[in-house]
Amino acid sequence: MGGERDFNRVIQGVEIIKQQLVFLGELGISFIKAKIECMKNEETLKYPIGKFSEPAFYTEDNLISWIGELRAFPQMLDLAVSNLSKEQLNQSYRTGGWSGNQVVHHLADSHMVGLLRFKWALSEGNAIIKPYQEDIWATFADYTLPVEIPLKLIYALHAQWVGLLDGLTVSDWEKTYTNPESGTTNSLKKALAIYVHHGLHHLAQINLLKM
Ligand code: NI
Repeated sequence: MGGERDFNRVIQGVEIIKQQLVFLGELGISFIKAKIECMKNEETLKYPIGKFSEPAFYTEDNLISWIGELRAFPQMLDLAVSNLSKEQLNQSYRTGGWSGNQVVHHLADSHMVGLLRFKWALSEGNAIIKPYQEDIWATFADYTLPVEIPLKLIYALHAQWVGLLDGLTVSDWEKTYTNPESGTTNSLKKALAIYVHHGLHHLAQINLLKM
């Protein structure tokens, strides 16, 4: 009898281990699934409007509409920022990302560089541009200045930029610049699409701070 009881215990023990293994397996799968979901969310947070994809064609209407977006951008950004508290602006829209303040400072820096790239392309023809380390720039002391300062800069900068673009001829839009690091050559019409997307990309990140 004792032998039979021991045998039943062993069988029960094996059953328990089997159940535990099944449970751990499911747990493992759900953990991996959760991790994938988390990564997908990270990607969504990092690129809330998606990565830039080049337009299939560039019509005059496209260019006019993109210039309009560049013109309207400072007000759109100002409105988004004015809806946030100082605490919200000090927060990041994702773990390890820049704060709202840093994003606004980055927009001023990036678009200042953008305007200069346009001027180099227009004056030199396939100009070799100067890449910069945006993550290092984001640690500089000027990035701690109140957000109103880069906002004012962006208002003036975009007005200047639009003033330049309004005067471009058809052949000017074909002029290019090359990034020596990536080896990419962009025409000014493509560069405009990239900078419009860039502004909206960061604006969407700032809007995420409200949520
Ligand atoms: Ni950027």
